[in-house]
Amino acid sequence: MSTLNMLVSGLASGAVRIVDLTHTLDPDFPVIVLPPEFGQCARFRMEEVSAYDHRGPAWKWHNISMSEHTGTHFDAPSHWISGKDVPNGSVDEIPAEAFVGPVVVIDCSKGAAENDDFELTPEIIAGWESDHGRIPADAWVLMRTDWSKRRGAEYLNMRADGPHSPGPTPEAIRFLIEERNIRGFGTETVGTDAGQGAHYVPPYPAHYFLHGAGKYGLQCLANLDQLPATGAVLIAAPLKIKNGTGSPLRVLAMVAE
Ligand code: 23J
Ligand code: MN
Repeated sequence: MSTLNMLVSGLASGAVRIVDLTHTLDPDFPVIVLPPEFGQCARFRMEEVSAYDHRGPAWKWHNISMSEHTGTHFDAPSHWISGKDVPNGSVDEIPAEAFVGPVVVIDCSKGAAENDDFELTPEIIAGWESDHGRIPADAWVLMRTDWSKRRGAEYLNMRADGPHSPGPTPEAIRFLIEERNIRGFGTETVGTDAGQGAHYVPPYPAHYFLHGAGKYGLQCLANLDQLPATGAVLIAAPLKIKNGTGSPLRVLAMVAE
């Protein structure tokens, strides 16, 4: 059997399962809130154009608007100043091969349940590799925190001194890029960086180092608890927005049972 025939029969038999890692686009879903001196991310909006009525007797449709960085979304290299000169750094220029590939999941859910500012460190990555083997080159690395199960104000977890949510240290993200040459890094929180990521050196190290190295980000992922640590295949294809720095998208994983 050809490779694709095997995939198709696996999908038909249930031997290959599709897991949806996407939140529903909804005006109530939180967006990142930056300090007030900066421009802000727009929430998802939807207006009815017609609903089988005098505005269109046989059809229903909506006009929608949002930020490139609203809901479950992809970050391109051009999103960050460090990546502004990366070749093919906007969503419309990234080669399509980058949108399908291997994915590993580092389970930080226990630590994140105990500490809102939980940090993914090189030591945690080393422990994961001793259990699961070396992170393969050109893989997506997803940080599971179960943050996607939070609702309302708990999701951004804003306090007087800003948001508190887990994320990687600068050392961890540099290790993944420099020593493992990953394709990208994804999280269940509103950013690839920790809520308090502005206080690292450099500020927002995941954005700074990933995009400077031509790597990608995924944010606001869901259902990471349904993925194996290794062996799944991720499908994450952003909208083809001219000069777009990111895009909401449907993120799917193929998992062999
Ligand atoms: C702009 C500034 C800081 C951050 C972000 C955007 C994001 O997290 C994003 O959605 O890319 S941290
Ligand atoms: Mn983003």
